[in-house]
This record gives sequence, structure tokens and C-alpha cells, in this order.
Amino acid sequence: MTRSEHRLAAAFLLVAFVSLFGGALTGLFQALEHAGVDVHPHTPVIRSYYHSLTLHGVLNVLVWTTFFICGFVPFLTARALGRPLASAGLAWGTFWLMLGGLVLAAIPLLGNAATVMFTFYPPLKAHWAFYVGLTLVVVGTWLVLLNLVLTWRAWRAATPGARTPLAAFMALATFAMWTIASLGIAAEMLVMLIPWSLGLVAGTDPLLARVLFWFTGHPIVYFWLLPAYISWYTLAPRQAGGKLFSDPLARTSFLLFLILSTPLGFHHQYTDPGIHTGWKLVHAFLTFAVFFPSLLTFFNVVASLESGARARGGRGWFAWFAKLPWGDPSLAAQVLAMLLFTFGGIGGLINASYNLNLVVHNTAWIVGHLHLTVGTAVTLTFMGVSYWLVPHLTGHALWSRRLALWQVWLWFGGMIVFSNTLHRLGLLGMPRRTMIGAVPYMQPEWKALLPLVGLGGAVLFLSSMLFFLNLLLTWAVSRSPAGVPPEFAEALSGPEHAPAILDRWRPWIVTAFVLIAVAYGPTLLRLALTTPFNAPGFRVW
Ligand code: HAS
Ligand code: CU
Repeated sequence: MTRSEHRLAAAFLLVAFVSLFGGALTGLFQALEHAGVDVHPHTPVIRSYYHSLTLHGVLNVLVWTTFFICGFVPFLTARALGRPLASAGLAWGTFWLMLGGLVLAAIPLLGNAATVMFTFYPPLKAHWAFYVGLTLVVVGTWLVLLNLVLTWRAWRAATPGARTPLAAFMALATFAMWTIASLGIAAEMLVMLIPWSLGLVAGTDPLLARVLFWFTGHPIVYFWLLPAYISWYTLAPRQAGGKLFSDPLARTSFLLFLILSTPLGFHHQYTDPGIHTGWKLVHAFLTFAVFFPSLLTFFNVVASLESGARARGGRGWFAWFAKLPWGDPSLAAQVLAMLLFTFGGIGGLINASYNLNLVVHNTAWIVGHLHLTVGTAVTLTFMGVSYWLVPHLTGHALWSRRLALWQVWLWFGGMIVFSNTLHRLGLLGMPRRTMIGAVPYMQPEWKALLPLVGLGGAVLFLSSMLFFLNLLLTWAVSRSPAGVPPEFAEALSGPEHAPAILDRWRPWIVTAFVLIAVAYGPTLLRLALTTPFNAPGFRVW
């Protein structure tokens, strides 16, 4: 690997950290609002609760995740293949394109001209620069895939007959899945939102836009999750002192994500009129199906961690868990992320069950769910990865392991309070995406719980500040040299046990498209043919 890979990863990570900082700050403001302290009238740039909420969502789930992934995953792929990225020019062009897109989107976002939430449902209408900017970011992710594919092909030409290393295989599967998934949002942007926001067409249609949005909006959660899984499968077992339990099972899990991630977006639209109930049922079943690759992951990763803990002297059915190297903040972050993700995953099944969804949809429950998944499984794992990656990239040892451990446990504890309270508030009927301190229908039982949202949110904010402080001091103050980064884990059952079909891409990609055509074809076709595009835009903020 060349210096270029290091600098590229550092550049992407820097943007990711800056946006996570903004996301954490706005998150604190919202948690405080729920607890009865509305700071928004006193903040300089942020005009309102809804402005803050939009910034929070966009910065955290769209920017932090995407930029971290586009830095981390190509870096790991290059390491796994033992060669630089095929085109450094393409890689840097991609970075600048994505950064340019981000800046373009950030101008109306910060200027309160795109206060449309991270889902930007029409008829809410943002400034065109917001849509164009986000589209450029998506185009950038396609270029990342292109570079990964070119790199992999060059590797294959140089090493004929060898099995693709697991991390590279997973990186390709993740970006292939995402590229297929992103076609929905690309169509929404290019055909609907961009011409509409530029005034080229007069009207739009909320239902078709929402269908296209969720075509991408569900699988995007696996675009965030799979890079965390890559770390859990390929690095964490070794960090725990053990081996990956099964390499073929890990590949199977990622191929299942490749084919099953996309055709199930209607589980976000169970309450939308204009979609036939039968198709909603099909998407519900497919959602239960995509649960399986996560169950495979649960089994495989727990078995791998167990092998590490037993090698360190762990005994018993469960007592081995205590023997994991808990003093390593990178591993501790990831294992705690896994623990909370177990609850996030179970909550996901509840969301996916049609009749239970009617109870929790659009309530604070969903906010509880998404903070366990993207807010912990993904974010806490990425923090854990940062604890070795940032020292490796800067060449300086982590400033303080103790502080990092404090940070990780504070996130875990803060999140338990925060997300559990939101789940309960949701069951009590409290709506999400609402400036709850201002509603005339405040319930006493909500009021009793809301201070816990403020408390949990404040602990999470403190934890994120400790994270940034540690990384900043690592870069600026720490002078001892960084240790070696974690090596890829060996496998108890290695790739040589994998059937050859797991090495082929075409059958899986074709299956993905067939399932999408079945699950979405009829509805999309009907909507495209009958939608009147006559809804005007609104600016309600
Ligand atoms: Fe979700 C809404 C269903 C996973 C994110 N989800 C959201 C939203 C977000 C989100 C952001 O069906 C809100 C969107 C909005 O703004 O409206 N979700 C699911 C299901 C899963 C799921 C079935 N979600 C995720 C992941 C996310 C994420 C992952 C981000 C990264 N979700 C829904 C539904 C809705 C929804 C509905 C719409 C609700 C509505 O009405 O609006 C599944 O993929 C979950 C599978 C996960 C598991 C857990 C496996 C556990 C593992 C950990 C291993 C543990 C170890 C440690 C090793 C089966 C792999 C344990 C150690 C021991 C010793 C035990
Ligand atoms: Cu979903």
C-alpha cells in the first residue's frame, strides 16, 4: 500500500468526524428539548428544533456513515489484497466530488433552506442545491465501487485461482449491494426532485417519491451495517485472541445481504395508502428473510469471540464472556455495539410485523430502534475501528486507552437509558419528529419519562466529546509511535471449505434484480403510469 491510501482514508475520516461532531451537538439540543430545556432560540446558526433535527439526521446517518465507510472499506480492501487501489486519480477524484457535493448540500442545509429531515419527503421542498449535492455524494459511492472492482480484477489477474480474501470479498458485496439499492434514490432525485426544485416541472407526487426513497432507504441501513460486520468478522476475532469460526458462513451471509437487502422497503410504508396490501405482505416476508443473514452473523461472531475467550482461559457456558480482552477499547466498543444490536434487531422484527408496526410507526419507539442500530451497532463499532485506525494513519499511539474505555462504556450506558426510554415513550404513543415541549397534547406519563431522554442524550454527548478529544490529542500531542494495526483473523473453517458458487458474482446479482423486479415491478409500473405529478411544494418552516 502507498501513502496515498493512508491519506485518502484520513481525508474521508476527517470529513466523517466533523459531521459526527455536528450531529452530536444537534443531538444534545434535541434531547434537552425533550427534557424541557429548549436551547434552539439561543443558538447562532440553528434556527429551530426542526432545523436542528434535519441537521442531526443528515449529518449522522447520511454523512458520518457514508464518509467513514468510503474511507475505511477501500483502505481495508487494499490491505486485504496487498496492493494499492487501481487508480489513485479516480480515488481522489471521488473524494473531491463527494466533498463538493457535501458542501453544495450543506449550504442550504445550514441556511435553513432544506429543513426537510433526512428523508426529504415531498411535498416538503428544499433548495435544489440540497438534492444536487446529495446526488453527487451518491455518484461518488458508485465510483468507489468502480475502483474496488478494478483493484480486485488487477489482483485476480496477478493471482489466478486464489480465493478472494474475506475482507475484499465483503467490501465488494457491500458496495455492489449499495449500488443496486441506490438506483431508487437516483431515480427520485433525477426524475422527480431535482427538476421540481429547479422549477422545470410544476408538481410532484409524495407516494411515488416515498416508494423510490424507501427502495434505497431500507438497504441503506445495510450499507451502514455491513462495514461494521466486516470489522466483526475479519478483525474482531483476532483482536479477541481467537479465530473466525467459519469463513464460508460469513461469505454466505454477505451474499444473502446482496440478494435480500433491497426488495422490502414497503415495511416503511405499511401505513401509506396506494400500495396494495398483498405487496406489503410480500415485503414483510422478505424482511423476515433478511433477518437470517444477521442471525448467521450472530452465531458466527459469538462463536469466534468465544474461541478467543477460551484461548485466554475462559470457561463455562457464559462465563467465558468475561475473559475477552476488555482492556482493549477497540474490541470493547465492538462487543458492546453487538450486545445492544441484539436488542435493536429484535425491535426490527417488531417493526416489520404489520400489526405491531401500526402501534409503533411514527412514534418515539422508532427513534429508540434507530439509535440501537445505526447509532450503536454502526457508530460505536466505527468508534472502535477509529481507535486503531487513527493511530495507524497518524503514526501516533492512541493518546489514552483509559479515556477510550470510559468513552465506550459511557456510550453503552447512555444509550441504554436513552433508547430504552424512547422505546417506552413510543409505546405510550409519543410521536417522533415532534417538538414535544411545544405540543398541546402532552401526557403526564410522557412528562415523567422525558428527563431520562435528556439524561441519556447528555451522557451520549459527553461520550462523543471524549472520543473527539482522544483522537485530537492522538494527532496533536501523542508522540509515542503507534502499535501495529490488527491483522486479519484466520478462520477455523477457511475459504477452502466454501463451495465454488460463493466465488461467483453473476448468479447472485441476477437473483437480486429478479427479486427486486418481483417485489417492486408491479407497484412501480402502476405508479409510473398513473401518477399525476400535481402536488405543489411546501415550505412549512
Ligand atoms: Fe430498522 C426503521 C426493521 C435493522 C435503521 N431502521 C428504521 C429506521 C432506521 C433503521 C434509521 O420493518 C428509521 C427510518 C425512518 O426514519 O423512518 N430494521 C428492521 C429489521 C432489521 C433492522 C427487521 N434498522 C436495522 C439496521 C439499521 C436500521 C441494521 C441501521 C444500521 N426498521 C425496521 C422497520 C422499520 C425500521 C420495519 C420501519 C418502522 C416504521 O414504522 O417506520 C434487521 O435487519 C435486524 C436484524 C438484526 C439482528 C441482530 C443480530 C445480532 C448480532 C449481534 C451479535 C452479538 C454478539 C454479542 C456477538 C437479528 C449480529 C452477543 C454476545 C453474547 C454472549 C450473547
Ligand atoms: Cu427498513
